[in-house]
Amino acid sequence: MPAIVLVGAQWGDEGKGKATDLIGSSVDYVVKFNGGNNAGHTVVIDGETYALHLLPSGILTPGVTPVIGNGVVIDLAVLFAELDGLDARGVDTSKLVVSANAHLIPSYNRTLDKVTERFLGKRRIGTTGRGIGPTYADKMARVGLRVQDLFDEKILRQKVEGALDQKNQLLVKVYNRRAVTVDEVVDELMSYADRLRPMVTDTSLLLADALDEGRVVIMEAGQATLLDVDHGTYPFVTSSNATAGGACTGSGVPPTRIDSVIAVLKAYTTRVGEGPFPTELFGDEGDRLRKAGGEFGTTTGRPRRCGWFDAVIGRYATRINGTTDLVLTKLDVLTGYDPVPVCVAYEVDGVRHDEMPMTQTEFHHAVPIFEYFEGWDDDITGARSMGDLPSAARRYVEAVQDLCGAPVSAVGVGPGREEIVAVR
Ligand code: 2SA
Ligand code: GDP
Ligand code: MG
Repeated sequence: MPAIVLVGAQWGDEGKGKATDLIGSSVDYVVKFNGGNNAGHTVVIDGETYALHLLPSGILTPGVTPVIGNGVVIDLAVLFAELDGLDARGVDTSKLVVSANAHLIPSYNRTLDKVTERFLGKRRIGTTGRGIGPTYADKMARVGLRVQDLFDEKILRQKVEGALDQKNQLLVKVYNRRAVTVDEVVDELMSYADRLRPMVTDTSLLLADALDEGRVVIMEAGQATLLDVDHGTYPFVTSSNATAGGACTGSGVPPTRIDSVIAVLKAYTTRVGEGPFPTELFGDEGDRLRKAGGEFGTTTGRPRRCGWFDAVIGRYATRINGTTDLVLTKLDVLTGYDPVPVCVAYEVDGVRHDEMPMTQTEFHHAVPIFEYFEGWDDDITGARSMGDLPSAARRYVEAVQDLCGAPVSAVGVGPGREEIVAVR
């Protein structure tokens, strides 16, 4: 039975949390397969706002088993703080399961993330400072620490010793910081071991069995297509695979079991951190969209950069993810704009590009070619079917669908769980 992948189509914060929550009542497992507490997913239920970072959005739906997959990097202090915060609000978190193969974010990687950014100065990435990049680098360099290492202290100690041989060189010699001791790292990590133990399991086996039994599994990406380390705007990306392919490697669910891929797309574009952004608006125009959309980072509070909808990116996301359905969010934010510009192609050094240019240099030089769509003034937050939308808003949805090459199955018209237009 179905395994569904849900990804972000742009640079993140498209409303993936809300989209997962919407589907939540009809799924059994929600799996986070990449990233860590760099993510910020906001879900609004009955006027109550929940901001999730490390935990899958499905944790808010009674009956759903939330899964932290092997592709995730875990900051244990954040994991337990987030669980305690939800417990205090009456959310049942007891079903959470965590992969034994997921990697841990040790404190020295948080330090390294922040000092590296400072050191890079103008060349910085604009990371969230949560230690994500250094932890994935350790994973690939095979000096990472995994959840299962907490259950063999001798092995954990050996691994920490090996990692610190390298890390302390960097911390002390390059960044002029103090050396970290093996004891402090091991003691901190081990302080969580007993509480974590009952949650840990072979999550790929759990999901295989669940799919065999006909259960519905949704795999929810953190970050988004253009932040993917392979398919995004490298080096201005996160350090994991946030596209649909990452759902397989990050969860152990094979490609042959995936039935559909939902890509969540905002009716305009935002980006946090550094890097190219062809349709970006500056000054008052950027401020107006930021204010209308409430575009501030869910994790760091940073103002998000804002710009018009970019259909070249939408088409690219459809292709890279094999999108079967689009969820278009925040259409309500465009109310009052007339006309509404949409980037349909780029001009790069005098040449038209309908697809993402091959090189980052070209993408940095891309100048949007806009088409202008008629706007609408009516409040659309109460719309629940396409027929409730003004004709201009309907045409905008249809244009997104045509330009991106995948059907739109739902349209967000407000942050609330119920503020959604079902298209089909
Ligand atoms: P990192 O920390 O190594 O993953 O940063 C690398 C780049 O990835 C971007 N990134 C994000 N972009 C949008 N939203 C994210 N989550 C939070 C949110 C962000 C926040 O939901 O608002 O609160 O600031 C997220 N996480 C990582 C990041 O900006 C870098 O460009
Ligand atoms: P995610 O990282 O993709 O889960 O998205 P975030 O939660 O970081 O950012 C999306 C923001 O938009 C959140 O504050 C949501 O509550 C809000 N949101 C989601 N869908 C809609 C919508 O259709 N309309 C409006 N106005 N807000 C929305
Ligand atoms: Mg977010």
